[in-house]
Amino acid sequence: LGGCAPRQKAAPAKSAPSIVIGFSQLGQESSWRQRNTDSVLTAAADARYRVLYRNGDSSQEQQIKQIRSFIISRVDAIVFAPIVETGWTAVLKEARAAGIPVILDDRNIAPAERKYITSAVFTDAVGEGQKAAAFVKKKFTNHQGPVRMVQIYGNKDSSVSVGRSRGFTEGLAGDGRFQTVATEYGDFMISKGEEVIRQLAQKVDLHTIDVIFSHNDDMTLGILKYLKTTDIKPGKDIVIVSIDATQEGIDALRRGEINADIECNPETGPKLMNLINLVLNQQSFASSYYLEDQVFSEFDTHLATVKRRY
Ligand code: GZL
Repeated sequence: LGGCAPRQKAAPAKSAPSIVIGFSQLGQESSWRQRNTDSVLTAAADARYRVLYRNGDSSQEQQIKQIRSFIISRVDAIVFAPIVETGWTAVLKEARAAGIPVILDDRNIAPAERKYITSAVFTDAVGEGQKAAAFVKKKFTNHQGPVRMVQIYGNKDSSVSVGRSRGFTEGLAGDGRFQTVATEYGDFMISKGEEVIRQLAQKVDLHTIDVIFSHNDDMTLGILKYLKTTDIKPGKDIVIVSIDATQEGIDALRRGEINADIECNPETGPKLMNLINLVLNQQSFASSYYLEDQVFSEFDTHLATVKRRY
């Protein structure tokens, strides 16, 4: 691989069916991820692009193999959602040598490796963490004394786990009351969320915990499942802040089992396809595009009417 002759293809028509996109999705770990996959595939179909969809099964090794197969297939563009932030340089250099633009979906990679990336469409993970912190500060405005917190991250070394925890820490900086007493990794999955909180409860008395910040709704559902086997009332004895704002997350918020749900918008498909159109037609484009996120919390009065698409 590598050293492929630079592509001499003429500039393709805007959205001719001849355009082929290689799409390496990081996995199928959560309902959010499924919605993101559907958003990309639906938008590609609307743009009349053909997509080679591959499920990375939460494995960087699989994703790298998939990207290499796209290069061999000489696709017109590659889209991938990187499971972790680093370790992509070699395969990205091969795509660059083959003259194939590579666009990030949903997640970022380390700054040192971004130079091989054409552009990206994602949400602001740091901002999501800051929004979670803003809710916690508001919730504990009149609280005297320490606020003991547990954080349940998603995929270790992923840009969203790094970003969300950074934003949460930044948002609470300067207020010595807030202390994170334990952090665990639940890989954004329901089953792992339940497993890690059950294991943590063997080490930490959860009756002494004031806040659980869970980095996605699927892990939160697993946490709720475990807490319901204890005498702890989620949303009352422990404040629970979650991210994604899936329908099931909003339903738990309505039931008072969680206290806030920060949206992470999965609908990257339309912006991705518009970006690919710009890239393939040699038009100007930005280095990154961000989707907006809103906050849902117990302080909202309109929760009863909130309908989510995933
Ligand atoms: C966030 C995305 C995360 C979601 C999880 O941008 O990468 O991965 O928050 C998903 O639900 O598994």
